[in-house]
Amino acid sequence: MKALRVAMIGYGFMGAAHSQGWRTAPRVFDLPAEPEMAVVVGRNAEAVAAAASKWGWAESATDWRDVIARDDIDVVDIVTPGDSHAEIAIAALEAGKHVLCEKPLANTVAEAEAMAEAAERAAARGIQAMVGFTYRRVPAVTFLRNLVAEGAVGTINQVRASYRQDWLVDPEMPLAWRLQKEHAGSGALGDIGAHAIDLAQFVTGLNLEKVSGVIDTIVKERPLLKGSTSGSGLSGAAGVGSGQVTVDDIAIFTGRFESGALASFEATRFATGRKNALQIEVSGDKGALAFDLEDLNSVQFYDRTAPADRQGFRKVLVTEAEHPYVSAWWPAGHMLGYEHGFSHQVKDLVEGIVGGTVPHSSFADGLRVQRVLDAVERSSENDSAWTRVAAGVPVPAS
Ligand code: SOE
Repeated sequence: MKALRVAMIGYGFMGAAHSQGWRTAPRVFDLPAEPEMAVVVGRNAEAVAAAASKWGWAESATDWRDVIARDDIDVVDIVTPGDSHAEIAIAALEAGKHVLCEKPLANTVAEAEAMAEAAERAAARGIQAMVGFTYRRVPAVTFLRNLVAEGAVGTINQVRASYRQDWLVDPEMPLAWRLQKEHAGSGALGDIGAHAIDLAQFVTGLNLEKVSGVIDTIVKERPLLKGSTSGSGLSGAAGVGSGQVTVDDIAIFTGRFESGALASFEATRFATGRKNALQIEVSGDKGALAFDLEDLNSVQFYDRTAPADRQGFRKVLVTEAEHPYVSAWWPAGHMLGYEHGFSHQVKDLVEGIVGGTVPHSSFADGLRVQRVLDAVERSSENDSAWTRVAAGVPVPAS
């Protein structure tokens, strides 16, 4: 069995989740190649060595450039903040490594375009690249896409997609990297709004043509993490000073798909009580379908073609062997969780690498999302004017 030796760059929350996927996928799916967890890379030698030992990586290192230059590395998995995605991904692709890169693809459209171009060049050499929109690979989400594609809701008139969390409601939550534009690119909009946008486009098979939106920052200054730099300005909070929040906390926008269908989106870290509520509802002339990540083993289906006296949203448990990915796991009704999508992601990437096919969600998919993010920011700067998700340059719609 061919080995695929993997190097993971970064070791935060996504490092833990991706490690679970690399560890588990080969033990659940019959993969055409054997991923080997070769090395995890991070700047702090002691901390990344501890992560390697805890998560099952054979080695740890502190210089990603040295690692992607190694002949014994086949795949580079990027789980760093967005400000390093482009540099690492392009270097890895040009070094002939397959790449899995966390979402959003980049912090700017220009970076995302360069990454998508590098991925296209690499694909011509049989090198694959995937962006980690992992929720596509929750069985219920893939099932939702399949149902829509089969016409279960008929012609789509309207989509609602939102991703609501509440981890920033406490003003004492410190100034993490996700709250600093130079590291994260944007706030709720790019971090979780990207998931909602990708979900809407993946499930419907439609692309957004223009958007109108507003983004806002609720808490503009937060205590610094101990040992972190001050950013701009110091004050007395928490004894280590505070810094400016330079990204959005909330993004609310509407969109129009190329088909003419309308969509409403919400991405917020201030939805008190909502912990990880990624939701979508697709409304058509024959019915409607809905999904909620906080109830991720099911979809809600409304069938307007049923007899009038028995129409209603019904819960379909997506745990049958016939459902996407499920047959590799447990019998009907034995639920899957958040982490299983990362194993499905590894499965599809390894199959794409061995089969020589570009696995979804491609860098081109990631660039499409990046252009929507950029158009929402441009719209919010232009008094929420309709803004085209144009190829690179969003302008107010005529
Ligand atoms: C924080 O909002 C976060 O960890 C996101 O960065 C992830 O993409 C999302 O899946 C869960 O929430």
